Amino acid sequence: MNRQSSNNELLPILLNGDRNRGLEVVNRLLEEGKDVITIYEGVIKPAMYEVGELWEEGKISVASEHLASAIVETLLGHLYYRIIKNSGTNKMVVVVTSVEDEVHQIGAKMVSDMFEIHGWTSHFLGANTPIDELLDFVTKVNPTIIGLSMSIDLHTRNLEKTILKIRERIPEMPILIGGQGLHEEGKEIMLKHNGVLYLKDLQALEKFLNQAHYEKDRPN
Ligand code: B12
Repeated sequence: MNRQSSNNELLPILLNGDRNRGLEVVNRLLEEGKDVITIYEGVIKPAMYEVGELWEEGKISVASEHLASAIVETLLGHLYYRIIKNSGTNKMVVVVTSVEDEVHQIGAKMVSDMFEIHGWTSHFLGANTPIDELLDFVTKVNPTIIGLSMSIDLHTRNLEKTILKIRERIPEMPILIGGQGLHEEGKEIMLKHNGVLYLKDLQALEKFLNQAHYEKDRPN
């Protein structure tokens, strides 16, 4: 990709490490009335995908990739306070995490935010949650649904192991899976396991959240 032609205004800001300008951009987008999906899917995600391509092409260092990630995490933290007003207004609960060994967590955080925007309580566990720790946590909070994120295809075994262990412990638990490590085989994994749904992006997730009907009268 020719970076000169990139029209993503966030990309140079991330590469220059200019956190305050990043905050100005997301504040302005909100003031212009842009919705969360537009900001996440249309601005932040493409900027990070371009960061990945630049790293892969050897044009930026690992340090720059870390800097860009750290700034994006600040932006998501900042946006959280501005956009999430009705978290916990229904009785539904989700646990969102990246699978064991998976260090990428930005996509999973966006997924967690989408649930909260739709009134759910979300427990976002971040990156690399050990499978047994996840199982213990899930047993404790008894969520309505679990969301698993996987960015690197080498982690497919961990993902499937997690699905099977959840099934053993809570046979009826619905599981959402997503992340770019599943772009090739997400559907295949979904068809292999009962009660597993692969969703590609936030638009698909929003559609799911608008259609999903779970028991709202769960005990507290
Ligand atoms: C930032 C980053 C990192 C950061 C992560 C920091 C963090 N806090 O998350 C750091 C520096 C730690 C990192 C490390 C590595 N990374 Co990296 N990283 C990236 C980068 C640039 C951006 C990731 C990102 O945030 N994307 C933006 C988010 C929003 O997109 P997303 O994750 O796809 O999520 C969306 C959907 O997939 C979906 N989704 C995601 N999860 C879920 C879950 C559910 C339930 C649902 C419904 C949907 C869903 O919703 C999101 C919104 O649409 C990507 C490039 C890229 N293409 O993304 C490379 C990339 C993912 N990394 C890559 C690699 C190779 C690595 C390393 C192995 C080497 C390296 N770069 O140093 C290590 C991993 C080491 C390890 N121990 O595993 C490769 C993976 C290639 C592959 N085929 O597997 C990529 C693609 C870069 C590249 N072009 O080669 N990385």
